[in-house]
Amino acid sequence: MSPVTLGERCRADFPILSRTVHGYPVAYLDSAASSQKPRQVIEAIQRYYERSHANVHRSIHTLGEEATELYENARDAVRAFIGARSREEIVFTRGTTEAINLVAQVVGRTLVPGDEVLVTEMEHHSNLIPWQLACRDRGAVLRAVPVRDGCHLDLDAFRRLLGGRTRIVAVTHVSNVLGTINPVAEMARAAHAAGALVLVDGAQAAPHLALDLAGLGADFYAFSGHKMLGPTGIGVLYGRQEVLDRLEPAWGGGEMIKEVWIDRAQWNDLPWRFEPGTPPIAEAVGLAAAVEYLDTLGMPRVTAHEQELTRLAQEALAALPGVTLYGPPPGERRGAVVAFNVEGIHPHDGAAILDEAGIAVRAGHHCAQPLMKRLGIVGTLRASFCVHSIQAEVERLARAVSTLQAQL
Ligand code: 7TS
Repeated sequence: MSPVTLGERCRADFPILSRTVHGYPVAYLDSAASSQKPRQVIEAIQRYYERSHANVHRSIHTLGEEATELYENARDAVRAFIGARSREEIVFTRGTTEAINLVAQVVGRTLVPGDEVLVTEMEHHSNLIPWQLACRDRGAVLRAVPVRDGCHLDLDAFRRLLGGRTRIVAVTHVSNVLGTINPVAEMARAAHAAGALVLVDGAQAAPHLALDLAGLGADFYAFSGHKMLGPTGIGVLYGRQEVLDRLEPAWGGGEMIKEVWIDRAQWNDLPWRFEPGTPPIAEAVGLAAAVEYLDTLGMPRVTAHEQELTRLAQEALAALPGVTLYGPPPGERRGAVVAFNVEGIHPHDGAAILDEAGIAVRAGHHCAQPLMKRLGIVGTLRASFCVHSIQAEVERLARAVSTLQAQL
């Protein structure tokens, strides 16, 4: 199957794509913010609530056992999907943001004044603010790897910034603005050689790239279900077992303990030590269905399809007068986002006009203000692609963008 027809084949699975916006069939080009859901995911959640719902890990009754089995099976499905070694390494969270905050809390507690945390200039605020808080609380120093040539990390600067005081490197796998795919395996090797831990923000990678976390070498890897065809309210923190094993829990509550006295407690085994309280059960069931859907398509095919559409969009937009594109040039392997500006048009105005034509794109700083500052802009428009995206939508986008200047 040619990559472009993958989108045509998938479309019927996404009920929302049959609706119209302002009289036009919706062209949903905002999957990087949150993806739409295939019927298979919606139905799995509905089936769960109609047939198997109860609380997990505590009930002897049949429904409780079924819910527990579905929840734990979802963990196994995620483990296999991302190539982790064991189910102990898969912690369910509410999303990428919570996963990163969890690590920032537990690793943050181990920081002492003068320790360093290394992030990059292209991080989403989710992978920046938790580290600002941790550093502020512990007297640690936050440093950032600069972005050079508008879209790549300066790896020489990275090596210079890595030092004996660096405790953790927190870097995004794929930039949500530029689409740059960072060399995270290489960065993890360098960070480990310097004695630092590595957290990779995989929010924009897990939906689009085949992952092999055992091979990648990161200590932590965070991503969100809702960006990869799954429901909102669930995400994953992968943690290398040897590392998770020696960490204290982030938060306390039910289910994360083995035995409790009034003044102390014995922690539960992995991964439950990091999952206090009633977890997102239906959401885990939905995420398992999303992972199964992506697996059936095959991640290499998903990647090829999305990269082809990304290239088509880059070429179509670059051909228009007054359009500036951000990120690596066409042909370089990159994520499924295309950020751009149109001369004289504020991104918010541009997005509002595109919406009138039924085209949904994101506009603004994309929660990456330090990157915007580095690029010297207030924001961008951004189109992003998914399994159901098709060439006709790219062409509609380019046509609509070509009329923007005339409409203001
Ligand atoms: N990290 C990256 C790289 C992201 O792109 C996002 C969300 C997050 C973390 C946070 O994920 P959450 O699910 O916990 O909210 N990015 C975007 C975006 O690009 N547009 O809207 C949300």
